[in-house]
Amino acid sequence: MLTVYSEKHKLRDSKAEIFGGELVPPFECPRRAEIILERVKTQKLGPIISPNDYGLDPVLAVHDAGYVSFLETCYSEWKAKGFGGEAIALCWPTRTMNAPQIPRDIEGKLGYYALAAETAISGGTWEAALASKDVALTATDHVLKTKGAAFALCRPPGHHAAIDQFGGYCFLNNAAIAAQNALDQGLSKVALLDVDFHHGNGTQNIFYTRDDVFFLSLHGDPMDAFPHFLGHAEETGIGAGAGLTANYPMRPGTGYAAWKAALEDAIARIHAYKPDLLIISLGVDTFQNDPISFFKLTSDDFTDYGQLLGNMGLPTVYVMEGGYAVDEVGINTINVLQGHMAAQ
Ligand code: OKP
Ligand code: ZN
Repeated sequence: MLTVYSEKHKLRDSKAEIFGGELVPPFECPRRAEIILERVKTQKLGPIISPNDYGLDPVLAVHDAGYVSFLETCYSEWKAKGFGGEAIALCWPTRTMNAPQIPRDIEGKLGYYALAAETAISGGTWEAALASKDVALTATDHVLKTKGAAFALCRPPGHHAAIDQFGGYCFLNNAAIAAQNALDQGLSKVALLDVDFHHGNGTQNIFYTRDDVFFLSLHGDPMDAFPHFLGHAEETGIGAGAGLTANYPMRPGTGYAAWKAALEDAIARIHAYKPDLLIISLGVDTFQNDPISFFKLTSDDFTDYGQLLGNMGLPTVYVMEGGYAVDEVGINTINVLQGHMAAQ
């Protein structure tokens, strides 16, 4: 299986994350991608290529233009205000405030465009985010050409990034950008299955009213887990998109048997939709030792479900999302891909 990887992920190297009321080194760190790349090499998964530059057009096909220019200039505006640290949102247009105008001031803009405070914007974040969407786009074009499968080793991740909001370590929604680009090249239906531990609120936001992308997500119940305010089973899409969002929230302690049953239900629904392309938002933070999650999958379970995904027989793009047990993030990720390859 082809892997697409960019060294530019290293430019996303923020110093701080707000966690438990403390500033800690970010869970979403450069070493994650290095460990995954190393495992791709030692397991001889296949060739590794660098991405092509697709520019901003595919980004603007899913994200708001004001949001995109905010991301581009956020850190320089923050520094221009005289701040020495990284850009962190601290004040939001909350339920007791009216539909806001977008403030001029960078602290106001951060609150407007952020959906959570843990994620700091630092120098290099924008360049890394741009390279990450190029990784997803390059892998997707390869799959469209070969009808096979490819691995987009994206970093930073993307599935929490909404039409005009960043957070949960995500800035540009790599998987959504890739899905939209495939549709713009003539595909009529894409299934986007999110197996990351966290609900893909950004992807759901982007496609909620549409019938050309079927979004399905298996995740920690938002009653118990980030992103807290989206991902309930009752959210099934609206308008043309009615019935084309499927959420499988699961309780703390969920193990592989229950998780696999949800996956099998999702797979049956994807088959019924008959998509031209399958995009997997691949987070391995469902692992039992993940430091910020609460599912109980073992490393072997990743191989097993990779095989179920491969058995679907669809052109498939794997887009890297989360996974924070850094020592095992390579093993678990590549287990899914090797499971997929063993299926054909
Ligand atoms: C990004 B991805 C836990 C707080 C979690 C953010 C998690 C972002 C996950 N107490 N905060 O979906 O892996
Ligand atoms: Zn996650």
